[in-house]
Amino acid sequence: MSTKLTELAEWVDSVARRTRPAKIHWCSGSAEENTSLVNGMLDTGDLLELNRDTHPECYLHRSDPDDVARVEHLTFVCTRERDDAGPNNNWMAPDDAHELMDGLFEDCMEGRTMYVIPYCMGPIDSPFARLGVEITDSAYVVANMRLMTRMGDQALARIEREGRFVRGLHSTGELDPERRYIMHFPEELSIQSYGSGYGGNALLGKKCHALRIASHQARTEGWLAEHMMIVGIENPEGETRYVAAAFPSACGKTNLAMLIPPEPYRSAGWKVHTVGDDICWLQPGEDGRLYAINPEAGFFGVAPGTSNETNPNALAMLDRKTIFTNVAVTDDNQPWWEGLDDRVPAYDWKGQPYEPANGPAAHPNSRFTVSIKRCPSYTGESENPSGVPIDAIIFGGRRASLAPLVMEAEDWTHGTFIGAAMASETTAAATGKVGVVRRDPMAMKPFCGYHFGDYWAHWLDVGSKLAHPPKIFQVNWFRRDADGNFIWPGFGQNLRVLEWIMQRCMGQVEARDTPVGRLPENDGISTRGLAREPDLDTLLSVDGREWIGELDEIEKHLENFQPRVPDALTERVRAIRHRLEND
Ligand code: GTP
Ligand code: SPV
Ligand code: MN
Repeated sequence: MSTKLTELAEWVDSVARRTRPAKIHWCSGSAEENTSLVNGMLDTGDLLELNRDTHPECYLHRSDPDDVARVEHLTFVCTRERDDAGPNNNWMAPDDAHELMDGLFEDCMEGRTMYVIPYCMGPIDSPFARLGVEITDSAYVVANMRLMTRMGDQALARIEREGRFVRGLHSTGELDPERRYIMHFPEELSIQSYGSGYGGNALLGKKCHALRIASHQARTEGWLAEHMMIVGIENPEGETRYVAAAFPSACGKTNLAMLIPPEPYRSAGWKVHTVGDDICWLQPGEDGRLYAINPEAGFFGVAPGTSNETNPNALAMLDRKTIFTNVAVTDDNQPWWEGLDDRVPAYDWKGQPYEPANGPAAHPNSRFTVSIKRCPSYTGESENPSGVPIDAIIFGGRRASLAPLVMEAEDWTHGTFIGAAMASETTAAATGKVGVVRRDPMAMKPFCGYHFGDYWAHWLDVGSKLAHPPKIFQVNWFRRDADGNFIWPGFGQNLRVLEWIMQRCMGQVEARDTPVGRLPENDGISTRGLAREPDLDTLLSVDGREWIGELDEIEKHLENFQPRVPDALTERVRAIRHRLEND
């Protein structure tokens, strides 16, 4: 027995009896353990070593071509009452789900090693951190969990002290999409995932625990578990304000979290401090402010589009100690993806000689896994057990039209409404059609572990108890012109929008009231130093007729979650409609 916690030992035993592994390995998280796992994967071909000179300790993993993204249609929330999972989730009765999963897990680890991964989500000494144990038969999962979480001995020690942990059971199974399920049992604090080895389906600390299970726990405990990045923006006066931003998958969180101030901001002294890039746990503090921790310890970031122009900080951290998944390689075995540079790759993500007719060389959802500490803009505040105080919450998405570059909510309720009404074009982060506008409230459509109506009520409740709630904003970097080009330069230039947001938080600038929210005057967004003047008239316009159409859509969307939608939200729709019609 490798733990003194009986509950944990018994659970591991019972899983072993069902799955019948040849060996059980308790993960310590040590460097030696990692080396031996990596060597094993190099032998089996699960990992390929990349160019040692340019990318030391970097590896490529090619996943099964049918296993390259989250599978939302196979992801379930299994609450006792169907209504508690809400229309936003697939639901299965817990007993039925257990029967199904027990069958799949039967003998599935025969001849393989079963790894037991104790992990901590959040700084190891933080009262806001939460513990989990993932059992998996994938060494790739272990290597990724080591970068993404605080994994190993220290986590186990805390689990043994506290006795409470989320139980995650994972097997890659046959990688058959027909035998693939990601099941959540929030009332049992457990997760079972079978048939996928990919990212959010398999690294159970991430979306399954830190969002679906945690959001459920957060509701009962009075906090928020959100799909948000966290960043500190320091102005030339040396004042740092932290913002948290929720954008749907592949809509810009990682990029915003590590942006490099463009000129002339950089020389003026603006700095960016990266706390987190994907998940944020928000806790009300005794001083009436909201405090954020990043439960993760690494990035599982989108590779395509990452370049020295768009995200130099990312490139600087990706040349060592990084696991790449489903990228292409050059003839000298360097990782490559669309948008990186103009070299032509030698092999595509499937390992076939690159042939443009076969589609992109790197999978559009190809990713890198790397420790957050490798990020040049990483801040030690990421380890602060109390979290960082949040001044602004930002919601955003990909909208080719309608949504302005930036808009401020009138108050917390309006901000909650903006979050609840969010829509965005779908991306390659999940299987299914790309580029379709869908409602993605708070960027949590795939991740909220309970009924959206209850979730919005919880947002209102948390806000109402804060003496100093953050201001809430909406942004859209993805507005397009008639030719389909992005109007806003984006990436590092997004600091220009953050500057306005910061100034609003510090009460330094005026805003223009519109029926849908508060917008900057055109000269509120600085364009100094930009090569081309962006069309701010379009970016900051509010088209009343178009917005009335949007409100029709929002009303239909909210209707899906009745009778649990808080009245305060439906009243806001009515108030905004009234203002638009009388504008
Ligand atoms: P997940 O990890 O899936 O949650 O995604 P994310 O929200 O962290 O998105 P990420 O920052 O990885 O960006 C996804 C894609 O959008 C990449 O291809 C980026 O290059 C692109 N992108 C990010 N920010 C901007 C921007 O400001 N403008 C434009 N045009 N593209 C952007
Ligand atoms: C996302 O899809 O939002 C991700 C990647 O961050 S995954 O870990 O697969 O969820
Ligand atoms: Mn994400």
